[in-house]
Amino acid sequence: MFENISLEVANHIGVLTINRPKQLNALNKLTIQEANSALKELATDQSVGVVIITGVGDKAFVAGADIKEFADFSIAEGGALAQQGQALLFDLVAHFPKPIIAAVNGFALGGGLELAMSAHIRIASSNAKMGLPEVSLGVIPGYGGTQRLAELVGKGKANELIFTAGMISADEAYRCGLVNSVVEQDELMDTAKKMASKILRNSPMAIRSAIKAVNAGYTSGVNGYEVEIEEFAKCFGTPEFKEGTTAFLEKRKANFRE
Ligand code: DAK
Repeated sequence: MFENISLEVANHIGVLTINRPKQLNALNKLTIQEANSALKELATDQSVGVVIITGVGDKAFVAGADIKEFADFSIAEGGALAQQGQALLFDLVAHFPKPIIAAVNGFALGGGLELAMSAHIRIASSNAKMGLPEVSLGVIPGYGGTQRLAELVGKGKANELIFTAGMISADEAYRCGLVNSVVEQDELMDTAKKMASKILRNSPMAIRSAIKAVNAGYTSGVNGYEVEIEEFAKCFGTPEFKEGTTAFLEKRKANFRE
């Protein structure tokens, strides 16, 4: 059904794998469109509670936007595509109603790191290398990288990484807060799935509200505290709140997924 991605759902976890190994999983237009369709499917699939995004193979998560594709863009095409791409994939990931974990299994460069940074959580394999090399190609990050890198690692470190176009190791990425944890490559998917299973024990509605509230604090013109209050209040009207509190009082585990 898809050419450049694959999608598997098992145990309430959707795994979306970017699958262009010959191009180190570089993102071209078709890949972005397919990832958009797959994510929309996963958003409405009631059996799915958490999504993991990764790249096929053991060399690359995503080595960037496809350089062959954007090499001859004009100013107008670049602007239009940045906007479309952000809406189709990167903002969709960032505001996805279910947690998205990026399992960064190798190079995550340019658009690839931007994809990982759009996810809610990042786990990297120890061989992963990350960076935003756009200025070495005469452009700047166009899929939210200038904003999200500064949010995650602070402005000074983000400036250093962007201006030098350098790559950092998984350990350095961990030290500066770019990834949540680092594990050996053969443990990466298991680690991501274990984290997903932990998340799956909790209320999907409350998690959805938490995603909205956390994101609100990073959205210009939106007051995160106000959004938190609104989302907090909404929780009291949900059956999941009833189940969570009743389960506690009855000294049993809450069951949010029946
Ligand atoms: N695009 C297209 N092909 C790529 C690619 C990419 N980003 N990265 C690698 N490949 C291809 C290589 O061309 C090579 O293909 P063949 O020559 O075999 O046909 C194959 O993958 C294997 O790569 P290498 O032979 O280079 O492998 P190495 O192990 O020697 O090196 C590397 C691995 C990851 C260090 C190297 O491949 C590399 O430096 N890749 C490029 C990294 C990079 O600069 N990425 C792009 C960053 S800029 C836009 C919005 C956003 C963006 C652009 C436009 N608009 C809205 C318009 C974002 C731009 C970026 O992401």
